[in-house]
Amino acid sequence: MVKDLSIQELEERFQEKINKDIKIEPNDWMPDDYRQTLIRQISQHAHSEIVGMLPEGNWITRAPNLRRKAVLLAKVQDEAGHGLYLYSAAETLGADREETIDDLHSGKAKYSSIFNYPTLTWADMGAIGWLVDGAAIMNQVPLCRCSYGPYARAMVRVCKEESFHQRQGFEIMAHLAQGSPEQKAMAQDALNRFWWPALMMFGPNDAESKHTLQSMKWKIKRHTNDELRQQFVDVTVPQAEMIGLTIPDKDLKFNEKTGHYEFGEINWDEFWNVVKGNGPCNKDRVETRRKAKENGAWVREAALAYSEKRQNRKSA
Ligand code: FAQ
Repeated sequence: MVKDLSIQELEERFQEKINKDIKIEPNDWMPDDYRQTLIRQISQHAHSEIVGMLPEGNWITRAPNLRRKAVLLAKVQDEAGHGLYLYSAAETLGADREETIDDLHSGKAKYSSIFNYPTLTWADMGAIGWLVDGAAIMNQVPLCRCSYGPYARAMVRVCKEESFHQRQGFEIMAHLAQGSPEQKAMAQDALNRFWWPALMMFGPNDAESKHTLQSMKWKIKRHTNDELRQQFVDVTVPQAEMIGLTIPDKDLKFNEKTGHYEFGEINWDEFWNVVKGNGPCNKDRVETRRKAKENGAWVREAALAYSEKRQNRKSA
């Protein structure tokens, strides 16, 4: 019986399950720190999906043709769906959804640094799909094997959809890169602006990452931030070459011995500045989300009133 075991024994049993790759489910015993780590990561992830709708949402009305518009609209809706699965996964750990969302609106909760950069041209839709969704997949495919069941299962569908997003972004970039000199320049400019922020998405270097060690032990994370960043660079550089675009890194070079690309130093001051709320769009993003909640209050009230009415009719 769980109640007869000491905390230490419970923790040992818990770690044994993790070591054997047995999934942890919502009603299983888990250390409080494991629960809190997951609530932190899953809610930050959920916020990223929802805030991540804004930079692309900005271009839905200005997509260059009907096909591009329909695809972008579907993509942005997918991100909303991802946010909802993730908020639900956080709820299975006891997180209160209203509180979680209030933390985003008060500026207490983090979300991915990448969504605090502006989307200035149509090519940014290509760069986001290709690079941002590309980085997201690199990070999220291993999360399908996360030790916490509801998070791992949510990631399976999310990754399938992100994979479509990545390809649609790459297709936009390839198309622009083969277009007029102005279109190619627009694609290159988008790559120049999104390359470094995309590398920052993976989080601080391993030496600075305070959660990685423990999260790897618990098999929440399966790879370190630097390992995933390297994989992303190795996969993406040849893609840029294939469509005739140049990665904006003068130190980038392929190391024949290691089989990996070496790349330049990331501007960590810029990263932490954005994470602390001082990026180009942080204030605007949070304010937009806050207003969306306020403006949508009547929809929630109407839905509640309708469900109460149905409930009353049923019991009558
Ligand atoms: N931005 O010790 P670590 C997407 C924080 S989804 C802001 O390394 P950890 C889909 C970190 O929270 C993109 N903050 O932390 C899409 C921690 O702060 P805390 C989101 C960051 O958790 C595409 C501190 O730094 N994906 O793009 C960032 O072990 C297109 C120390 O860091 C996920 O959330 C950052 N980039 O590793 C949507 C995936 N990096 O909490 C729309 C799940 C780190 O102690 C359009 N999350 N920090 O105050 C993860 O895999 C991990 O949480 C990491 C960070 C890898 C992000």
